[in-house]
Amino acid sequence: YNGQPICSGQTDVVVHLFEWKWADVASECSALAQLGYCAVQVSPPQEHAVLPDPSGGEPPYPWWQRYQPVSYALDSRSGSHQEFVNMVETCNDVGVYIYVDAVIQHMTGGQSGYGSSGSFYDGATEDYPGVPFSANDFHKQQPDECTTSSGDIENYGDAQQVRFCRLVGLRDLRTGADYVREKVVGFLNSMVDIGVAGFRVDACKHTLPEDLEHFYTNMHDLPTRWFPAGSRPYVFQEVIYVGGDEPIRPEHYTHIGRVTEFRYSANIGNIFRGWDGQQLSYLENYGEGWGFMDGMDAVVFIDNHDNQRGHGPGGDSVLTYKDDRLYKMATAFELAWPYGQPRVMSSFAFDNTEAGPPSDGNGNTYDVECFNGEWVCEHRWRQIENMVGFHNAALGTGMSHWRTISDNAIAFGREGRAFIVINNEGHEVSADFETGMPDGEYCDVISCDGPTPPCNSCGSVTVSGGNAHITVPNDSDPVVAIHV
Ligand code: LM2
Repeated sequence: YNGQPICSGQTDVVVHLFEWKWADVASECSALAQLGYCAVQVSPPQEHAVLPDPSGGEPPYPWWQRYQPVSYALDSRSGSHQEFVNMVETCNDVGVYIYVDAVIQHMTGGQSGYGSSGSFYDGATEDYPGVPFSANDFHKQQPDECTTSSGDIENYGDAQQVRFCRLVGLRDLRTGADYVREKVVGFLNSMVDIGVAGFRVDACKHTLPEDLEHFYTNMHDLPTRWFPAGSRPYVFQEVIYVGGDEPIRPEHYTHIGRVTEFRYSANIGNIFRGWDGQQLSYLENYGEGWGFMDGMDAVVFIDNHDNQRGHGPGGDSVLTYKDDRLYKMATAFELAWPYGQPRVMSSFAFDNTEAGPPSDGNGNTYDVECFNGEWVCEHRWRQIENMVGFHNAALGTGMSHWRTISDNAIAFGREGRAFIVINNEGHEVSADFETGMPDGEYCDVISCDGPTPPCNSCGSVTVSGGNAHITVPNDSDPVVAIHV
């Protein structure tokens, strides 16, 4: 395992097209290739629970029904097996790879019904004939497995519970058993063989690293139709940790794959909001200097599909598309700063935190139409999509030319490849900077279509002797960013 994301060309940026249908992802891939995205994280593709009437008063067909697997048939709210195959092939052909959100630690909650591909299931008796899994394939309330009286995880301070009891009632697979391992590996390989290049593995805190390692090492090599012989699937693991003395830490998983760095997301909201005594100047050592994991192990993000809607930790400080001005600033920082592999969130608009994607009354997801008020498409906002080009131009270089202009106005460069100024002061900032950039004229990619002059009716920066005078207004986009 070498931690290298599978990408084509000079990029490593992932976009999460949350709840997009496969046909829409396929249509988006050529634009993503142009913009320099490496890969798409797609929603869980396996057969899932269908919940027209969830208990607890939630809206019909909540987004999280897809985190309740019923079988490993690739037939979901996003589309059929054939549509999934078409997406993977179309995207691979243009060099944008598919990273699948793999839900492999559990099956459904305790209800029964029929899944998105028509398979019957009964959570109460742990019967999943579509796989098939039955009661013996799940952790039990017994001394060497789950020891809570409810059967659920009650105390995150007890590692045994976290690994062997149920996460919010979700039927907990016995991932140490040979048969379960064979089925999970078979599921992963069914996607690798189609051409899926990587996985975001769900809920890793709840599975022993040795079980995950078994899954990963038994995956096939990527198909030579698109990848060099011997290429291994890329893995990044969701291990939620924002501090405190939980016994299970991200560091327990970094020897087998990358890990999502939730402290990055949790803290950056406070910094840009100025809450909790935070300010932009503190970003100077954002990463290992803040006690986060090694950047080569980390996947970073401003928000994810859980914490943007109050699921999981992070709380009110998490920035989302709803705070668009701060969100663009924070995302510009994320894509400019050399720490971790960046992921960009692409959301559907929501008021209700449980509501599923834009869909008809039967839970059929609508086609994506960016910026129609329902599909937010942050990844296509000019200020965000152009920062992918900045990120890629600077890839492999370190941070340079740091400048604290004032508590909430900062600038830094990338060793002559790029330079950015971020102004969260609430008033215009104007100063002379040592940028380290080659002399010439650059278009500001926050306000312009691209980096190359002429910069028609948008911002430009002239570098002379490595220096530039840059003014950042206090408007809706108080960032100036240039790159070679
Ligand atoms: C994850 N990462 O570790 C996902 O990122 C997160 O979105 C998933 O939770 C979770 N793990 C399990 O895959 C979501 C959602 C939960 C929801 C579950 C299962 O955040 O609220 O739980 O998916 O659909 C729901 C109900 C919950 C109920 C449970 C089982 O909200 O009240 O618990 O189903 O019926 C009794």
